[in-house]
Amino acid sequence: MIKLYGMTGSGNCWKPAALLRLLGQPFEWIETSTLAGETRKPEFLALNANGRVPLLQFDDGRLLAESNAMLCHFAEGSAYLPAPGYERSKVLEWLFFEQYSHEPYIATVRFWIHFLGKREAWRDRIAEASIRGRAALGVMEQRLAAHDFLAGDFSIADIALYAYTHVADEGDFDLTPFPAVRAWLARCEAQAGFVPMRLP
Ligand SMILES: N[C@@H](CCC(=O)N[C@@H](CS)C(=O)NCC(=O)O)C(=O)O
Repeated sequence: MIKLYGMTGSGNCWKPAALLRLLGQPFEWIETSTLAGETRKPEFLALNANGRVPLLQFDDGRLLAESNAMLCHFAEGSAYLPAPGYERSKVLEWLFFEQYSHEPYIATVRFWIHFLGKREAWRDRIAEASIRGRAALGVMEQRLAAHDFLAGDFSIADIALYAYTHVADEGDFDLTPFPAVRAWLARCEAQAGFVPMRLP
């Protein structure tokens, strides 16, 4: 059985779990708290020198880190990832966007406010990062105003961006000015087999 080390409430950890559920592939969830420092213990660092979850371990012991690499791995050959070529590259474009322009601001501000309780103490850095987070939401809004999904049909691009967008309010991001994003969140949730974030 595939082992998935992850922390409940983490969007990055929810991504592979959600895809595995959509694909009907069983896995064992191993709760690993970053807040308790479990990803920085020697035994975890021996599995992932980067000290982060999610982390996958296959039956034969091979390891895979990085949530979007996991999405690509499991989506191969499924409806959630087009065949190699331009359509696939557009999916990858959104995965890289998520990791460089979205997650570092929206997920990070959520972590500071919701998990660390630093809304007041880190007001300045939150304000600065929030500008970039709103810019990322604006990019999504522009695309989704004219399309149902981020890249063609519902794909791992939507799973990756859903992860932290749907809990952006926990980082004080107001989605009211992004109606197309809100409608897209509902479309994602309407996908057959779509599981909520509060796994397992
Ligand atoms: N780029 C990585 C980011 C993973 C990441 O930042 N994980 C956080 C939890 S969401 C973590 O493990 N933090 C613990 C730490 O940095 O010590 C991915 O997408 O998997």
